[in-house]
Amino acid sequence: MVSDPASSAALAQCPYCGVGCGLELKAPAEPGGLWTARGDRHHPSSLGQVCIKGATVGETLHPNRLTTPLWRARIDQPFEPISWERAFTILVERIEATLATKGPQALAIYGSGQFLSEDYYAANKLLKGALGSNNFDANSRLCMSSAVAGYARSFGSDGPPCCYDDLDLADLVLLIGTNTAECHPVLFQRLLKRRRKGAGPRLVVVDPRATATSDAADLHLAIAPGTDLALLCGLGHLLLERRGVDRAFVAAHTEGFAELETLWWAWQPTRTAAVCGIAEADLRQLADWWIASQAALSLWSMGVNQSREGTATVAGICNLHLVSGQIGRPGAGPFSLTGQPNAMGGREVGGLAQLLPGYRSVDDPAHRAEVERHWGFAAGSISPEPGLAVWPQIEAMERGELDLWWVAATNPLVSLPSLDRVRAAVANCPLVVLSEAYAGTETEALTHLVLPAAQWSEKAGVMVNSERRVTLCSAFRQPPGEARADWAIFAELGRRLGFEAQFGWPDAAAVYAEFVALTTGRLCDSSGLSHGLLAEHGPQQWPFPAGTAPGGGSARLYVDLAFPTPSGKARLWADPPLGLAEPPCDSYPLVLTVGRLLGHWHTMTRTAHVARALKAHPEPLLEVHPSDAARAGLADGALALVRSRRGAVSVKVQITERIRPGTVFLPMHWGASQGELACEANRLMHELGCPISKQPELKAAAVALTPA
Ligand SMILES: Nc1nc2c(c(=O)[nH]1)N[C@H]1C(S)=C(S)[C@@H](COP(=O)(O)OP(=O)(O)OC[C@H]3O[C@@H](n4cnc5c(=O)[nH]c(N)nc54)[C@H](O)[C@@H]3O)O[C@H]1N2
Ligand SMILES: Nc1nc2c(c(=O)[nH]1)N[C@H]1C(S)=C(S)[C@@H](COP(=O)(O)OP(=O)(O)OC[C@H]3O[C@@H](n4cnc5c(=O)[nH]c(N)nc54)[C@H](O)[C@@H]3O)O[C@H]1N2
Ligand code: SF4
Ligand SMILES: [Mo]
Repeated sequence: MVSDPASSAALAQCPYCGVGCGLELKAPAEPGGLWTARGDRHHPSSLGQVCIKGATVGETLHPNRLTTPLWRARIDQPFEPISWERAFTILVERIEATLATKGPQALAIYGSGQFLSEDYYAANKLLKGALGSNNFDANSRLCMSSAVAGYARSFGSDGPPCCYDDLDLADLVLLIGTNTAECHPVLFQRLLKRRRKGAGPRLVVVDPRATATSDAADLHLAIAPGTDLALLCGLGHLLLERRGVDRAFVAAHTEGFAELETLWWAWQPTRTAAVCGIAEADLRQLADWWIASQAALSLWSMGVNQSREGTATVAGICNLHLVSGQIGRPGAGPFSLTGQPNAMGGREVGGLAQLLPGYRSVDDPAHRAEVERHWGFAAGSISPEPGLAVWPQIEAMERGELDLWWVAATNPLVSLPSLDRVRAAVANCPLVVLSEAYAGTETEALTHLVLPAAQWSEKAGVMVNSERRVTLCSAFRQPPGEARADWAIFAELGRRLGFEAQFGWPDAAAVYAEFVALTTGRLCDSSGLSHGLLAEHGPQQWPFPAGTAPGGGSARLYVDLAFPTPSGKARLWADPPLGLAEPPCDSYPLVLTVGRLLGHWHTMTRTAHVARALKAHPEPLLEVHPSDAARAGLADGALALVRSRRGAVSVKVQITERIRPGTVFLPMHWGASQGELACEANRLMHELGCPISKQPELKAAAVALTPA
């Protein structure tokens, strides 16, 4: 069903997490009332299920919206509302001046997995194609980039091989570095439903904290933060020892086993248990279950990706599946859970500094030529240099090398690490532009030009969920005031910069059509999809080459065990475990980890308007083990001062046995805009990250604790 702003019902993918549930939206009974949401029973990924966030999304769409462009020449001045005409004039003048003086490398855009694919595509075409700078990065750098790099390293391409039906088919599910119960609730409920029927699967959770996820597990390995790769090596050791390696599979479909075997032999169970801080019997139990499993599925998210060895750990998970032949068949495989609603789509359209659309790379001359031709730019328009990832963008601002930093659909003044340093760097950039839906965000405080964005529900476009399923999100409400779709803003700027032909799309469907044509023959081939087909036949999984019948996309990748590497074999990697980038020490004896709560979404621009979410989580709390609290002289409910090498925050303490001694936990949600409740966890965190994926270690920093 296609819906337009005048219709009374609509279908869309939920705009929160990467589960990507289908929502059915119903218009308010009275003018000015709220749209209501419930699960779309016909959506194949979620079959009518939703969680609190999807169910309450209607409450978030009206309040506190930006309705007109705002401008100030200096950030110590108040904003004045301006016209779009004036906003575009400012952008064109400043971009042309930069191109004439410093060149395109002084321009950067920082986008988001909350873009629709069309938004992403238009922004990339503008910066990488028209302007010749690859400095387009996205908050997926903080989120999925280790999964992207890990898949590419192991299999030759990004792209999760599994699908949600595998949750119903696995007999063992390893949940590593994921609090699925709070962050991907509908998938978690799907696992629990099977267990309630007595139909398995076994659940093993690897997390330094006890969570709602581990509460339901058969085995909880509360490892020390940053020891996941060591755990995987120790598991590998037991596979070698206990004939858990499928030698025929390894010989036929992989390369690099000899090096991996050498590494794994060095991780004896005693050593592994000591490094991870777990009981050796628990490690052995997991190995027994893995070896006995007919179909083992690994699910992971930020506890794995946000690590200085994130890519190696993702490869470590892939190693385990490859060596035991647990891939390419129902119920088995390494399945990365995407965080944001369109993190997957962003990867497909090339939404990171090293990527081009269709899982292509900027460093591949053939890829650049294909994209230049398709985009209609002269040969050589796309720079061969990988662009600046987000942290290097911050460093470039520190050095005064960026003239324009354009932030869109993300709130980095909450979500980036080392926030004090970020604040100073951004204040050093002469033109900060923010495309945002809501007024008063932390990032707005450092912005010169604010562009009001139409958000989900007010613009049409596609999102792609964790199982590669593409859903058309319809436009069913009018944008407030003069807010415009992000893709349309980038397109108009492109035309005004002189690229009329390249940015002449009449609507989002035309943007999507141009994108899918660029995926022909690639792993993420979506060339058979269109807004029309998705509207008529509902959500579809890719690969979906031209000519595919509706419903005919592939549920799984690599079922033929042919991998897109030069040899056609998957690669095993023998990366030695390194542990944390900033381990605890005498001065900072605890490890702070930072994550999420069920009811809140990131920087709370939406969920601060949802009564149920505020009631469930009224304030930020620091989870502390009783032994650490006693040592610091802190009682339950007391105010603690948490210090790291970069700064300090004060926050109320919650004493709990559920966290590992030596580790403390803060939620990420309460940024500086939350007034008295503000608790800027990321002032404490550092930016050191994985050298391959460039993803910062947002899960761990060394801190000290004292009464405030
Ligand atoms: N309710 C809610 N749901 C969300 C979001 C939200 O904001 N709110 N955001 C979405 C997004 S963008 C994302 S990326 C996902 C994130 O989803 P998750 O990754 O599941 O969520 P987090 O709370 O960030 O981290 C998960 C767990 O990692 C654990 N952890 C910390 N350090 C380590 C470690 O060294 N090893 C291991 N194994 N575990 C560790 C933490 O204790 C935490 O329980 O959630 C998505 N869903
Ligand atoms: N320490 C620590 N830090 C973390 C994490 C962690 O686990 N620990 N997690 C990281 C991860 S995985 C993520 S994904 C990030 C998330 O961090 P952010 O991306 O900063 O968080 P959001 O609040 O989702 O920001 C999205 C912004 O886009 C706006 N918006 C919504 N829709 C639209 C739209 O259609 N157009 C435009 N232009 N704007 C829109 C919203 O109002 C909001 O301000 O945080 C990262 N930071
Ligand atoms: S599980 Fe995720 S996608 Fe589904 S309703 Fe909840 S937040 Fe939305
Ligand atoms: Mo994320």
